[in-house]
Amino acid sequence: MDKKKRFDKISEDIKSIKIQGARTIAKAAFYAYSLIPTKSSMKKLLSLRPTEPMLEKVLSLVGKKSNKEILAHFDEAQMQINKYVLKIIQNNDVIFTHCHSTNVVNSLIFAKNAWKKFQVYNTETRPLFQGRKTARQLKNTGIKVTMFVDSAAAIAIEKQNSKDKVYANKVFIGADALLKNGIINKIGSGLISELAHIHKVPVYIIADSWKFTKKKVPIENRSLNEVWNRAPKNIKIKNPAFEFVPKKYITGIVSELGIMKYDDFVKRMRKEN
Ligand code: RUB
Repeated sequence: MDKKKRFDKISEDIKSIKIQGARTIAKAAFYAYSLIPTKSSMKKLLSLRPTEPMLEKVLSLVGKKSNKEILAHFDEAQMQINKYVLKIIQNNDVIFTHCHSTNVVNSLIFAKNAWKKFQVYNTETRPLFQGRKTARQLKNTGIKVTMFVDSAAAIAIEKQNSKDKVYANKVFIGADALLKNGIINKIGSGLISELAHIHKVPVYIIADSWKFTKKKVPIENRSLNEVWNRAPKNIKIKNPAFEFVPKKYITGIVSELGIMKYDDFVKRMRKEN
């Protein structure tokens, strides 16, 4: 395949969510840009997933850092995140997660390999079912996974009176954007975090600090066919792909910089950026 065809294929896969998740998107876009490093390819890549500041950050570093350094960051940051997440997970935890985040999944697999005993509750994540990818990857490494439909999140998180009902005691979610007053992640993340907050279940954001931005981040609205293909005419459908989670619902953020209170993380990022 020539460079142009490879570039177009990667772009198409990012747009259609075959390539998904902030970290994987940023890596793929970085590779695509290295194939055709022009202004117009940069513009095209930036337009594919508007809610992805990590993609913008990585492309903005081209020429300022070596390609090797940029690529190394992804795995180095993940390794640090894994070590910090390991400190948070206790034996017998039930960890609730949503959608598919490599920062979350990789750190759970690391904890499993470090002999932590825990199980995961996850959501299917309508409309595109990224939760199935999460469940498959976790199951393949021997982590016990229980999947819930999105609207059963309360059943999974709320403390039940009966002592044999097991409920999630921690929520781990990834992030697409880290903002000064909260984060943006897959639609449903706000609802789940609010629910967890009400039930005093800690919510941890597991995310690479390169997702931080001072800019305003638009919420991507995706095709209505994802929700209901060939829906009857005159039914209005909305399909926002992401949702804001205010910092008041966030117990802590785990990035390669450590486990921090959200405000402390923002202070540090503002100094550095
Ligand atoms: C994926 C999603 C993920 C974040 C973080 O949404 O919301 O939680 O992108 O992922 P989509 P990662 O499937 O629409 O891309 O930890 O892999 O960067």
